[in-house]
Amino acid sequence: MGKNKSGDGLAQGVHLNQARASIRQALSQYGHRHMRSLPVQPELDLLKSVLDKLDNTVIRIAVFGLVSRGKSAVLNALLGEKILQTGPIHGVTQWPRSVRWTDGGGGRVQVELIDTPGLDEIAGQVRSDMAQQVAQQSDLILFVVAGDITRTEYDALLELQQAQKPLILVFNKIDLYPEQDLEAIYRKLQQLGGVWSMPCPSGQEHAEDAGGTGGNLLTRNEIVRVAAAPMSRQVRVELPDGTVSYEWETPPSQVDELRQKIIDLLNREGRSLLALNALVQAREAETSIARKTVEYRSEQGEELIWKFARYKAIAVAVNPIALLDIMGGAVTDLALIRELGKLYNLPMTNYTASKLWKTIVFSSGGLMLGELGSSLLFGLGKTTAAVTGATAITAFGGAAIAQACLAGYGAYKVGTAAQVYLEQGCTWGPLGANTVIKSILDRVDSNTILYRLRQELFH
Ligand SMILES: Nc1nc2c(ncn2[C@@H]2O[C@H](COP(=O)(O)OP(=O)(O)OP(=O)(O)O)[C@@H](O)[C@H]2O)c(=O)[nH]1
Ligand SMILES: [Mg+2]
Repeated sequence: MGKNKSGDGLAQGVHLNQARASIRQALSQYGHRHMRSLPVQPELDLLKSVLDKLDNTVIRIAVFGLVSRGKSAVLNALLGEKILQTGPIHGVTQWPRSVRWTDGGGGRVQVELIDTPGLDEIAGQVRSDMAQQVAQQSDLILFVVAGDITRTEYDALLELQQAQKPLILVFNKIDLYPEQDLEAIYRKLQQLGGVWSMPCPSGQEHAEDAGGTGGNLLTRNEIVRVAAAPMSRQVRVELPDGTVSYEWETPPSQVDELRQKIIDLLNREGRSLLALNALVQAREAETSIARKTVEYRSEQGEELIWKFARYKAIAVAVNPIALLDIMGGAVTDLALIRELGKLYNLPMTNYTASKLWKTIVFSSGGLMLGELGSSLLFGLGKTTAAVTGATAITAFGGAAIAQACLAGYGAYKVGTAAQVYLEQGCTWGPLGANTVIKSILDRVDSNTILYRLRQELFH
């Protein structure tokens, strides 16, 4: 493969630094004091661990495959030591386990090898979750087969491909096949090449590659033949005195080509891959934080709006003077808008709050103005009832409660519209204020809100 951009050590360093800077920024933004109340600790922890991984330049290589294909044996052969347990019984490895590979990264990066249980060992969803989780954390995947690929292996490959990690197909146990069969199987595996693809650290490089090979992703896929733990065989030993004996001999493992491929890959684009994968993980964490933030704020916003709706209703109910209702109402609405602004951590001066309030009230057209009108009407009725004395107490009660609930309902509507505006980052969107506010108000069911206010406050 010719010289490529990401192979340039300088470019790799730049990728790493960019990823670091971007994750640090995300951490300082979300780790900020006002965000602490949010339930996003797992995402922050993930960001921190991604950053740690970048700082220590640890590359994770995970091995996958069905039971007994020799996954653990392949890792042992790479390690040069029998650290991981292997055996002829299916399901020797039960849990993912990681081992440091001291001379794997050619000294420039640290490498962790992750052994996993056979993909057909654990049941359906658990298996697929485990595989996805491990694959997501790794920077390179080794998929071990030991001959013709089965349907299950094919499906597993497709599933792993979703993690978008570079993948090397390891054809193990080649010592078990005569040369001819070996070639035939190898060719079949090569035809599979189109199934998976190797993502590139930079889109540009991908474009160059695709151009150079007519868009065929095969050139970036790797199939390597190995014999991680060749079977012992009986050899005929002829001694100088002419006697012949048979001895068992265990041939050495053959994984040199695989080791070299991995080291080349890590040297060429290890740090860029690391940066790329870190950014992918960071992006997932950030998306999750953003989603939770809106969800959580919405809940709190709803509570706040409801609190103000009740305040306003009570204030109106106990206040016998009509004109004060209207003024007091506006003041409550403004306070509500400012509180919501604080909740969403958006700047909200008196001026912007009252501008927003006016937009909402006027864009709502008949609905809100109707409330103002009825406020005046009920208010007058209430004032009259209050001054005509105790005989009119029922009339006072009815009018006051109706008006109070209506006022609360008004606050609820203003609050809901303001909340939507703030949630969308202080914009009404391309449809403009009128359309958006009307559709929000249509969704706020007056009967439900009025009923709830009446039940909660005046029952
Ligand atoms: N002939 C031959 N046998 C091998 C080779 N590699 C591994 N084996 C044997 O295959 C069996 C399974 O090897 P493991 O490494 O335990 O396989 P695994 O994929 O980790 O299996 P599980 O952990 O059970 O999923 C063992 O008996 C190994 O000795 C090889 O290259 N050639
Ligand atoms: Mg194993």
